[in-house]
Amino acid sequence: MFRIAEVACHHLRLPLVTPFRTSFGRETEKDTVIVRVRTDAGEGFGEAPAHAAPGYIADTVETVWATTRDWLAPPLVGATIDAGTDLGALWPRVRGHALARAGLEAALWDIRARQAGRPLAALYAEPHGPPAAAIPVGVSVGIQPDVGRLVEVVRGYVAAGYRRVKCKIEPGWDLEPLTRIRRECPALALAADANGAYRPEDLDALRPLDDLGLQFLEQPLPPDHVLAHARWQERLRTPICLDESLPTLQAVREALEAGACRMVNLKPPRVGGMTVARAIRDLCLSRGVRLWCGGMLESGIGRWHNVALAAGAGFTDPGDLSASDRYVTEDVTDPPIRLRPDGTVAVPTGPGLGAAIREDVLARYTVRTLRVG
Ligand code: OSB
Ligand code: MG
Repeated sequence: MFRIAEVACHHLRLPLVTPFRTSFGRETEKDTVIVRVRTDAGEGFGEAPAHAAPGYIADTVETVWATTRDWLAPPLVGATIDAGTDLGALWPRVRGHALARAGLEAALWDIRARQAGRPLAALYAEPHGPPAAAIPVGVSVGIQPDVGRLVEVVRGYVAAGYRRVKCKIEPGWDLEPLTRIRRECPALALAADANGAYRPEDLDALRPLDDLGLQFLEQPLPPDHVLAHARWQERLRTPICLDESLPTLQAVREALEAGACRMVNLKPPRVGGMTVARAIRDLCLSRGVRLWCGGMLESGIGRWHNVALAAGAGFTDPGDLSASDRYVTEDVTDPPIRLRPDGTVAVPTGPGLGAAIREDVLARYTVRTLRVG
């Protein structure tokens, strides 16, 4: 049990070690919002990994800021959270705003875990067995200036140990780069992510991709094209994995029912937090659906939460849970996320997040701070 004294948000702007280009844009810096909740039992941290622009999801740093300030934080200040509080039902009258909810909910999970003296991974794994000690991870590779550069970048990640490489694609950057990578790395677990850049009529042009033995083709069509994804899945051997099309538990149910995908990319922020994420995990587990944990270029805070979730039952494939040094030169947690040579990340065993917050790094990249309480 704890009582909330203050909700603070830190808007961070983290320089990326290498620009990240997708079909929805190019980023050289990652904006994000770190949520800090202060209570009479200590503080906890979560992250709303919004981008500056609404290219991937409608939420932005600005909408997270305003929603947290005006709607999410005020009712929590002074509130008491106990073991029976459903952290997924704190704002029954707020629709949408998944990232803002997720950031605040994650901070409350962190406090709950710290107070219980248990790692987040143990809480998130319930009601299934204990979490794994380490998880296999992959890496998501942005669109490169040319195929030669892509080969170099992919080889570097393979040498580092990453268990799966997902290449961003878009019309004009698809068959040629993927075919080349397949030729250079025949045994590599390879995948592609289009972030909704194709149209239903593009299927025939993309069909040769079906001979590359990809782990999955992620979100080829725009988010609302559930039935067109089902038609593509009927005609492709490559499993379709959905991302943007799955903002809620119900959306996952309906996509599976429609046959729109054979795999699920689960991002806790995209679905509004860990409570919904765990329900989606349970659904995939009960249906035997391949599941993995995606990312949104989070800082160490958001990614340690994701690592904790992915350590539980149900996660069948490597996540987009790459090492901190793949994104930034210094991360906001100590330790940062480190890739072991076998392509795994060790799951923290300390209470809560299991990593300390680097207040110096946090302060260095903070653009502005919001306090409610
Ligand atoms: O589509 O999975 C995506 C990053 C930001 C927004 C959307 C996506 C991504 C990635 C990188 O692919 C995932 C990561 O390394 O965090
Ligand atoms: Mg994606």
